[in-house]
Amino acid sequence: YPKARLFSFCSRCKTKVYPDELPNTSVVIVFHNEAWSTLLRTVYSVINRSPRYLLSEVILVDDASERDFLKLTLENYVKNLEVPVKIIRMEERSGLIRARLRGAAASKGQVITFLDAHCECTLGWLEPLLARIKEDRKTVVCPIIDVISDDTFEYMAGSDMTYGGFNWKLNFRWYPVPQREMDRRKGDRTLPVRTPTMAGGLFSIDRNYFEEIGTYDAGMDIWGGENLEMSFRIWQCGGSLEIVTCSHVGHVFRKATPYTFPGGTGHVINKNNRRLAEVWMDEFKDFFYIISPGVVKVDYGDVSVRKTLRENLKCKPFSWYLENIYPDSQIPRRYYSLGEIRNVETNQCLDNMGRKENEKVGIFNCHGMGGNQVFSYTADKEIRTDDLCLDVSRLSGPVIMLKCHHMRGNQLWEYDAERLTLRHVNSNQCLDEPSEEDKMVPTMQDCSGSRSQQWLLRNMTLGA
Ligand code: LR7
Ligand code: MN
Repeated sequence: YPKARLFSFCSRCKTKVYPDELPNTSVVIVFHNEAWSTLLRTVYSVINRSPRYLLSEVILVDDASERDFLKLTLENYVKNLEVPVKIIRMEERSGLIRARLRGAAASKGQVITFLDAHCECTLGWLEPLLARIKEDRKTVVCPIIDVISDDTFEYMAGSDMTYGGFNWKLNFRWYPVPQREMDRRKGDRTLPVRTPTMAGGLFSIDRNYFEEIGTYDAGMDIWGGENLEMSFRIWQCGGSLEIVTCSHVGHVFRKATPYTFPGGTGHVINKNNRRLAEVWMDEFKDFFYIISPGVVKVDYGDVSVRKTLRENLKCKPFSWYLENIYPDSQIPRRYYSLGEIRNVETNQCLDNMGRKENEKVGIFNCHGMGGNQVFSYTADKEIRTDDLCLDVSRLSGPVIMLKCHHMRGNQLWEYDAERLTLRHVNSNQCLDEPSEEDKMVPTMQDCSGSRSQQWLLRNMTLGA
């Protein structure tokens, strides 16, 4: 491997010293129809880049792959490797969550490290992870995830300036590490970043803690949701989740999956996300349900076992998580309204028409179905839908949907509950009905008290 690939990340990390006595780890890799080269690259990089005494074993869990070379050929191949590689076969396609549970149950190491089946560990990836767990066994740790191109296999260092979050649809997203977290680390970028969520595929956890905290929700199928489920659970139930910035592992980000989702992609992901929302998010699950119309109809099975777990572990409410762990979340901890914003004069509703950034907010007949007509007027006095806020930067408009910046400025609105006006504070103008020229977008006008400047902010419930 080219040297640059191994040592280019962070010069201050190179001089860090880790204890000799560290817990050892099993590495669990689950796969379904993975390519030979990427799977073997993952295994080789684990073996070649980990101190032998820290590596208990590698466990490959085959989630009922159909490709021939993943059967006997693979079995014979791994026999010759210098670290024990165990292959476990799922009897039927089970999804990555239940496959990981099987791998974890069969493992012996003091720590369990999970990796996707298309990764490349870099030199020195393991020691920083294990050292952090040795310091605090209730810390679950992720490396920085470097990007391997699925076209060229070029390797690009990931950023230590982003951490994990999620949006109203419960999609995992990377966001900039906020100032408060930079301050807490006093500018030392070699210290771990406390992250609200993890991407899900690459992390290490103390074996006993994995069991204490409730492993995974075995009712989740195929793919999706388990990463936020584990993130919320760790934080709400007294653990912590960190990105250890001195550990780097590459991951092939692929544009298409080599597998199917039995029952349909949407159905599987919605089911998993409902299990996540129902068990961990309390009343804040409304944000997910309102922005994703139809999701409330998806059957999510029985979650009573997971709710009992939450009670037994005496976990904190989701509001605590939003306040203490993720105050910069897209879901506001305090808000005045969540639902449609209806004009009194025209009886039409604000509509973000497909939620594109940098476009004018629209206005349309109210459909009462949530989705594009859902806005929240928050305690910070922003009008937001997911991560986009109503923003006005010029006198008399237009009103644009821009990424919420939490800096007040052009995104600060005053709702007068008696006059029903929405006054944009910076311009001191009021949100008004459309003009004759463009019937599809609201305007900004001097506040006049006319009916066209009156808006009803609704708290909508979608039968959840
Ligand atoms: O049915 C399946 N059975 C499996 O064994 C489906 C998948 N898998 C295996 C698959 O072969 C792979 O090894 O599970 C692993 C993860 O599947 P991917 O690589 O298709 O998932 P991903 O990388 O697109 O998705 C991310 O989110 C998932 C949510 O369920 C998992 O948590 C993945 O582990 C996770 N990957 C990462 O975190 C890598 C960094 C991505 C980012 C950001
Ligand atoms: Mn992956």
